[in-house]
Amino acid sequence: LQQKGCVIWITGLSGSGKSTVACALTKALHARGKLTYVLDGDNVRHGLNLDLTFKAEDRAENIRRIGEVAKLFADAGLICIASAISPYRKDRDACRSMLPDGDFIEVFMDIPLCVCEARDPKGLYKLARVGKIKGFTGIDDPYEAPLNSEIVLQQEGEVCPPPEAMAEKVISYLEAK
Ligand code: GGZ
Repeated sequence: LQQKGCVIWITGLSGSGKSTVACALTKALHARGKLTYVLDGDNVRHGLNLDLTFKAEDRAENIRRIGEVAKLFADAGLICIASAISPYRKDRDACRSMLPDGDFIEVFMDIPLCVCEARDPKGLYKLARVGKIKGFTGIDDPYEAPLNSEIVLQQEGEVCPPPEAMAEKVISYLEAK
């Protein structure tokens, strides 16, 4: 097996497309014969992190655990794609510091809040706006955008590129390295 492990960390608001891009990316990497594993915040919260809420300390613990597990996968030689809102810079940076330089690749889903809110795939923004969910990221809870992420995925004008095109940008970065 000729593969070096790494962690691709996808951060962004709810509804920004993190999971969709993670899925497209894992498919594209498989097609190139790479071993991958997707650790999705929302999924992990149904198992390993079932005990955690959305208050800041619990989000920090959620991210710490995802970071530790991602590191284990990377140590095993897999490309681990972690997708979680991960709203706090210090929590993301702590995950970065668990890995050797260059092995943590931060991907920022830089999609405007209004676009995420218009998508509202699970109706959570609507609930947050009427106060039925408290502490929702982007509404009444902070999101600290990355300042120096390796990759920024954005809209092109008013349109969001398809997830496959976004995944290809990540792959181009990996190939260039
Ligand atoms: C943000 C919330 C909240 C609150 C429930 N704030 O878009 P989704 O629905 O499917 O994914 C979101 C998920 C966020 O979990 P993470 O583990 O990624 O969050 S963090 O990194 O901040 O720990 C959203 C749903 O859970 N959700 N309540 N209050 N998102």
